Formats: sequence, C-alpha cells, structure tokens
Amino acid sequence: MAVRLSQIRTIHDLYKATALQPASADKLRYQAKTSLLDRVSLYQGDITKFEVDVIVNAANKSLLGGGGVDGAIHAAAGRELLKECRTLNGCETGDAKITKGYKLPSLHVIHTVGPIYSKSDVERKAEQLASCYRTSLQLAVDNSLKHIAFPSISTGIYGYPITDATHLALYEVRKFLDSEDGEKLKVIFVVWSDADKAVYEELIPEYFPPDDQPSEAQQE
Ligand code: AR6
Repeated sequence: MAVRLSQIRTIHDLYKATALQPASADKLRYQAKTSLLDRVSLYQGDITKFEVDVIVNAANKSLLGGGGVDGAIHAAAGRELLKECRTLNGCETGDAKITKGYKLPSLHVIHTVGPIYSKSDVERKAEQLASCYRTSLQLAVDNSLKHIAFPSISTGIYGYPITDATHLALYEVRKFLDSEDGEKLKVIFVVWSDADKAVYEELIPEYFPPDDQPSEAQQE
C-alpha cells in the first residue's frame, strides 16, 4: 500500500505527540522556525512505498542498481528504470541525477552516490555526503518538485557512522530549507531500523527545535 504525504507525520505532529523531545539548551544548533515544523517529517518504513514527488536513491557510481535501498527501488520500479539509468553514464560520488519513478508510487527518483566511508579521509567523505544532500535538494527544486524523501545515505553498505551522517543530513537540509531556493520544499527523512530512528529522534530537535522552546535557550 502506498504511503501518502498526508499519512506522514511532520515533526510538528511528532512534538505534539511527544515522540520528539526538545533538545537541551546547550545542544541547540539553530533557532526555532515555526514554518519549518510542517515541512520536515520523520518516517520509519519502506521508501519505495512513498507517494511523493521524488524519493532519493542511495546508489553507486554505475547507477545500474545494487543492494540495500537501491535494490529495493529498482525492484519496485521495474526494468524501465534500469533502462533510463543506462542512458545517464553513471554518476560521481557526491553528485545526483534524476529519473522517472516508473512503477513506483513516487513520480521521480533522484539517484545520488554517497561516499564509501573510511576513517583515513573523514573530511573528504563528509563533504561528499553533504554534497549528496545539497545536490539532491537543488535538483528537486530545479525540477519544480515540492516534496523529497531521503533514506539515510551511505549508512548501510557504505558504512558511514549513523550519528555523523545524521548530523550532516540535518545540517544540510536545515540550511537549504532556510534558503530562498528551499522555501517551498518539504523533506521527509526515512529510516529503516529502530536504532537509526532513535538517532534521528535525538538529533532533529537540535536542528529543528519546537517553537515553544524557551527563547533564552535559543542559539544561532
Ligand atoms: N527504505 C528505506 N530505507 C532503506 C530501505 C528501504 N526500502 N532499504 C534499506 N534502507 P544502503 P549505502 C536503509 O546500504 O550505505 C547499494 O548496493 C538502510 O537501512 O541501501 O549508501 C548501492 O548500489 C540504510 O539505513 O545504501 C551502493 O553500492 C540506508 O537505507 C551501496 O549499496 C542506506 O543503506 C550504497 O550504500
């Protein structure tokens, strides 16, 4: 069964239901902004079921399919997706390319290639992962798409530590939604495991605080 946007709880809903708890003042990284609370969501489940404008695929450089979420997206979209992907001539790490969604409920797929994590090159890997989010968000806006769902890029087979990756994802999304380009976009973070969900629940309030957070506790 497809998951519609109206069925996905925003972080505003999650705060109200106390599924999200405000972060302590010393952890706040951004000020509360009411308009963002209805434009960001967290959902645990299968991204291939999403009936949204675009879902993001954590692909590899060939763009010709693989395991993890990439395998699930190609399996659900059907052979036509692979056919279109063959015309794209691959994709560099940190970059993104868009296709149609074919048999998916999602209209489009943005295929981005996250870094394969390695402890020896942490800064470059972080920049590449940040670039995946930035490039995908920009591509969505450039294609007049209004909502975009992200899996946790690079944190499965590519081994990126979930906490570090989540900080990067939240930072890049907050920055983009604050910008003129991102002003109308809605973003859904999709997690698969309970452990990943717990990390997002802990970190979202640092980047997207609730609007009733005491004002003296807010920091830029
Ligand atoms: N819906 C949402 N999230 C999912 C789903 C799903 N159906 N399936 C897995 N995840 P991964 P990567 C989560 O390994 O680390 C492929 O072979 C998963 O639990 O899919 O970027 C590509 O071709 C994890 O949290 O992507 C590349 O070769 C997250 O999605 C390589 O894997 C990303 O895990 C990319 O590795």
